[in-house]
Amino acid sequence: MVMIFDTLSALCIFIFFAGKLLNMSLRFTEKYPEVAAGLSIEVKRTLYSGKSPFQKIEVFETEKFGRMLAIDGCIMLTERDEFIYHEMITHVPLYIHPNAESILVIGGGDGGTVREILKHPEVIAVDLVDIDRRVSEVCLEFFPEISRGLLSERVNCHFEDGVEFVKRQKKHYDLIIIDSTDPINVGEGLFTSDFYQNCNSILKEDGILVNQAESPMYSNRWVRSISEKFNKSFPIVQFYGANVPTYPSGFWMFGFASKKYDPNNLFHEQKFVKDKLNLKYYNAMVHQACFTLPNYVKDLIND
Ligand code: AG3
Repeated sequence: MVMIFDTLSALCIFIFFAGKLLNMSLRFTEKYPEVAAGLSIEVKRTLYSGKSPFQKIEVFETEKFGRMLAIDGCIMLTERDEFIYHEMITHVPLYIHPNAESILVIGGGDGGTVREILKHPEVIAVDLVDIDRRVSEVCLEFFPEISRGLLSERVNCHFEDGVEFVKRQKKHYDLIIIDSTDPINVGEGLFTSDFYQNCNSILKEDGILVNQAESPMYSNRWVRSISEKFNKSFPIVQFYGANVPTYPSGFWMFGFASKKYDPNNLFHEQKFVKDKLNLKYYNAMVHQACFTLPNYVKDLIND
């Protein structure tokens, strides 16, 4: 017994030093099969790994990106760059709408989007609908700074399928934010025409819908299909972009669909100045500029 233990520990020590000598490191790689590429990040250790009834959830301590959340092998957020995505999916519509008091978030169980929404004093109530309660539990444990807002009195969490929720909801919202995973597995239903139509019916007459709309470089067919489907249900449709280094291709789209407010001529600058939010990405110039898109992206969404 002692012999086996000794041999095992000697082996471990050998592997450890051999690894150091060869400069080997532990890496998490998100694979992008559509473009035969991927993104690989050095990790120190795994903090959590588990399977919920819906998906595989993992939390890593990385070398340089802080903690990282992955779902089904896809990077959902890292502490280093999550602010970009969460600020952009939230403040862009909230400074176009003059007074959004009632907001629905679909997905977003990590709480990052809710954290940004709660910075707006005019917001009275947020309904968050995520299919997977486990994501919120894990984030409250490992990312308290990001997810704390989920416990706010202004927030009501519903752990159920967003598709079903919007079908039967009677209440009307000023803004719906779809902070979903990619259009595969549990996320799939959140990218259909029927779903967008049902969102439209539970938005007020001047309501806005925003979604995370994938990478125009690596997932162009998804961006195109979101654009086609938004256009079927909403009179005003625009896309805007931001740089999220840990998402596929680093260039990320957000879809903007609206019944009344046109982002081309709307930005509530006075409110923005008055609110004095302490933000790391979003500002007045970024707001104007993010709707300016490169030709290959314009072609994708206007076809
Ligand atoms: N929402 C997921 C963005 C999609 C990332 N895709 C990928 N890595 N393949 C992020 C949730 C953050 N609240």
